[in-house]
Amino acid sequence: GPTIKLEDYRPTDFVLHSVAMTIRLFEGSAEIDTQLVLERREGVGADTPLVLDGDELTLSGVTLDGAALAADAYTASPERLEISALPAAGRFTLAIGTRIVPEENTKLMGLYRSNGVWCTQCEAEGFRRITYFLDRPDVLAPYKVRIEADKAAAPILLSNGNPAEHGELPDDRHFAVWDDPFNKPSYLFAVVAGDLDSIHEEFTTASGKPVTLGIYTEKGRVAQAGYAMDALKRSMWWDERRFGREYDLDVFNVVAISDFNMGAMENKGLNVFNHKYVLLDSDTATDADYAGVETVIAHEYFHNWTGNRITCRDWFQLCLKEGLTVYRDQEFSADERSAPVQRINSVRRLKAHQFPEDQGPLQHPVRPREYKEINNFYTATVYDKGAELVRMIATILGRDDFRKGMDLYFERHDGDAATIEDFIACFEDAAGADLTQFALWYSQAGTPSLAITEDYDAASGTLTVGLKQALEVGASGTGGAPFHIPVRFGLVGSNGEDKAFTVAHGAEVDGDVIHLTGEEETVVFENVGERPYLSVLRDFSAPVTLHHEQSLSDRLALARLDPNLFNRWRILNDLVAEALVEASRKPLAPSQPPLPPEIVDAILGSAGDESIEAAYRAQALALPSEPEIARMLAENVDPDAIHAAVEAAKRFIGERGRKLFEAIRADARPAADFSPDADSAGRRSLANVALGYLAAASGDPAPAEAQYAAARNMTDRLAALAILVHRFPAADASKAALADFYTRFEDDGLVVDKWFALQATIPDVAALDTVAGLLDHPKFTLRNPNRVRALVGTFAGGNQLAFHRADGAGYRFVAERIAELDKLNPQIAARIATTFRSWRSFEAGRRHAAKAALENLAAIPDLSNDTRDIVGRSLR
Ligand code: HT7
Ligand code: ZN
Repeated sequence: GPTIKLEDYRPTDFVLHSVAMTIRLFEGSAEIDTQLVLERREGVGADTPLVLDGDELTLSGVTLDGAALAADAYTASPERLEISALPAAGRFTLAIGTRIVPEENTKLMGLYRSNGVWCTQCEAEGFRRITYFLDRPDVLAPYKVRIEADKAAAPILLSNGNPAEHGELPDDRHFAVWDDPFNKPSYLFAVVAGDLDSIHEEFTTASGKPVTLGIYTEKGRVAQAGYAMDALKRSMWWDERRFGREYDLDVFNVVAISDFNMGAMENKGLNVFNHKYVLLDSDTATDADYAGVETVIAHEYFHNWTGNRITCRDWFQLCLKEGLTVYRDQEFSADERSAPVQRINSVRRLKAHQFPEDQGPLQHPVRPREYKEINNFYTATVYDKGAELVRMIATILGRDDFRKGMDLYFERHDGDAATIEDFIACFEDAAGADLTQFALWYSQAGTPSLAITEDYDAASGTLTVGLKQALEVGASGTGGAPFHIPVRFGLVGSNGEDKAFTVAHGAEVDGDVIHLTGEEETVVFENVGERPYLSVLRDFSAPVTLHHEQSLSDRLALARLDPNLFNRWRILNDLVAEALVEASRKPLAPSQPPLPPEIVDAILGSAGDESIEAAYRAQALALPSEPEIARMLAENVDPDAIHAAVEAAKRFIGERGRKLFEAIRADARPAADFSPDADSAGRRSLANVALGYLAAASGDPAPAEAQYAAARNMTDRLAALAILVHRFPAADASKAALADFYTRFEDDGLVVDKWFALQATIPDVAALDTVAGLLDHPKFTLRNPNRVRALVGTFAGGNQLAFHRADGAGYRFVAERIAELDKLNPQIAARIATTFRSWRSFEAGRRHAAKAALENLAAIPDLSNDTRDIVGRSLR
């Protein structure tokens, strides 16, 4: 396919004023009539034709102001409708008829059927699979939509906006009309029709406007929607309090769909969700699932302002809505739950997904300059690094000026399709700041490194801090100019309090932030008294890889004393990661402990600190992931050596901390009634981490077996099952529990997904055979994205040992599945193909095998644009 470039942007030749659609749904087909009121843009020549986008469409008719078009006035193909001889000036109405087959739509883009329910997914370019259109985000219009369907098959008929009319039709059919008064781009269009259950609640906005909230599910599952409804109301309150944003329509509907390519979609007034992010109860969902539902409900709701009221001019600006909305949902979770734990989770996620992307062949700037397939740019870089950039703006400006900038953004751009430049200008204008250098973060890809040195002079009570940044030019070819890096810091005294200081000279220091803008700068802190412990990059104030030359004793002191809880965790986590990297490089001498004991004692100290919340203590115990160690090793990676190092470390921690872990477990008597609140979830999490260490140290499956049998919620049940199946795969107890789990939950697809995923992640090369066998399981299908992700995606992305098998069989297996899936759902196939992205960092044997698997994919003649793009860039 062609390469789309940011520099080629220009507005459409025709302006769209309104859209009216009639959608007639039948078994086996759908008829779409679309009326577009259009007008030639001023200055566009009368002979310029109108070119509309299509994708696999069949045109059934087209009229201009009610009259048929001459045969030579238009040309139609499945991909395009071009109309010439249109009025030179003034408005005209084009009526376009298309016919589609939702039942045959396996790509799940456009209008498709999921378990009998008709639903749509239009972002990014799905609307053109429904009708010919100017399918781009800068074409905004009000929509009026009439849906007609069989009453029994689809008693519920939903679209965007407010309900307008409904009524009966002949042949046991009926109709509903929806009116969306807000200008919107086509990617926010949605229709849902089916036999659905629902729950409703009333919400009154801060200014007194009543809103009816509805959540719709497949039959028999609405009892599992209560927590999502609660999360929705809390999101609405929070956006009013924190950002002054109120909801704007009379209704807000959420629909849970079982076949869905991504997590959810923020269609105006009608959010469509992967049912994984709506449906849950304590028997079938873990605490992590509850947190996921809360986050995704909030995220999609927050899009109503950051995405819908203000949308993107073009898809290069995707981070304008996604980075900003992730930042907003992270802030929501920090306020609803625990801020340091939330931040730890976000940073873990950033390092696990975004750092490898940014340090490999799929590297791209947060605002890309070109793409071949936009679906491949819904990435960790756009979303998670995009959120980090917004966070840095907030850090640089401070909370009040950041809010002023956001207020100005909403005021100035409401109703617009905006750009990153527009967004940044609001903060510059509201705060009187210059963000020119900061804006480089949007155009330069790669993770910069930040090296910190310190020099204390006792005689003068002066601490001199050196800061040096560097950026390697990577796959994206973007430059290596210095960034504006905000470094949040503190000078910690031996009493655990931040010390006062005066700044003599050097880099700009504003409160607790050093602004590094040059490649290399120093800051001299005076009057610091006795030597302080230097705590840098608090709250992970910039997405960099940190190299702080600091003694072990200072780091251990900070791990105990730092008033910034995030940094206590970060410092410990870095110490452990560095030790595991070393242990993975060369086998340990028999006498050598797998981790320095003083580091283990620091971890156990944090984990045992009852003055800190349990969720945080559990984080202190969670080791860096094996892919994270692989990323730090950067070259000649041997996953077996990493796994051996991590396993030895787990046993060592388990032995050294046995008393603590037993005490934690003894303390964690489950409450009579399950509550998903953060505090209860944190206590379950801590107890389950303790169980894992005890099992690692003792080699005894019995405690996990007992917990599985006694479990009264999915969190405790699944944690026990994972320990059994991953640590003792051959034990009878493990096999029995795995079989029991399946029989208990075989009718609940979301739990069956957990059962598949658990087996896909068994840390053993033999897991490949297990996964290959499960392809034939009656519950496995390539047509349901959640199921494919659970078995194949989890294997490729989460089984370091078996996917990266030395014999290359893991790579060949996944490449074959990608090739099969590509024929049905290219978007999911391409997503799974990204798991190859770090192939060059492995040792030679694996490297060659991975490359061969990628080259086999590239050689498939009819490979989709989606997968070809990922495979091609991975090989570059
Ligand atoms: N904005 C939504 C993106 C999305 C999507 C993109 C491509 C193909 C299918 C999709 N489903 C949802 C999700 C979000 O960020 O809120
Ligand atoms: Zn989003």
